Amino acid sequence: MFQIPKLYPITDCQLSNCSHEEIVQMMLAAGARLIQLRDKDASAKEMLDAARACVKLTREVGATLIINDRVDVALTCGADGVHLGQEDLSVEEAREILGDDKIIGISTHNLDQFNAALETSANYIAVGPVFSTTTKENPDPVVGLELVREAKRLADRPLVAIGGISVERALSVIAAGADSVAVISALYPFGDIRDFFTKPDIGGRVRAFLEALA
Ligand code: TZP
Ligand code: MG
Repeated sequence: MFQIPKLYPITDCQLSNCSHEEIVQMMLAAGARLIQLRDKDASAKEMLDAARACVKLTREVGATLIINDRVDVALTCGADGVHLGQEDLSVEEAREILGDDKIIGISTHNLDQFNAALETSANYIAVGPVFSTTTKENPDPVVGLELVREAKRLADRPLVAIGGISVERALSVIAAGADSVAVISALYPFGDIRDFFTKPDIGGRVRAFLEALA
């Protein structure tokens, strides 16, 4: 079974003023070993170019790179896998394209979706938003730690929790049964000054999460 690291950081260029490549570089240097490339605004070509650059970086250190949404990009750049939402290709459709060796993750937002995901060949299943989030457009209702606990009871594969997870909350999410916490906004801490040139200390945040989860 896929041995999932406890921290699953996700790239966000809008929140960081950084390219995916820069973000992945900082995350890897800080010790992250599972990273998701996520960009809801990029064109297919932009996403593929970014993914190719990031795959080079993760391969160098033996880390795992997962592409959000885009099975075509994941296949073409040689990423380790794809992360699917409820509106993307199904797990089995993605499996047909990517084959048995790639990692396929799926997001679920309630117990019915979680149970349906258990019937697929997904390598891990994510539940969320665990806490309220401003990162996702039109997020589903908050599921709380209750769904994490219930999902853990039923899970036969790694469980990822996502949504509003801060350094302070991370350990409670793991204690509720998550094998890994997926994080976006808490990795991109801007101070009072947020301008085009300011870059957040992403490495510092990744280290803070890794310490909290150690
Ligand atoms: N799916 C459920 S919540 C969420 C996604 C993609 C956003 C998580 O972002 P953040 O900033 O860690 O709340
Ligand atoms: Mg999606």
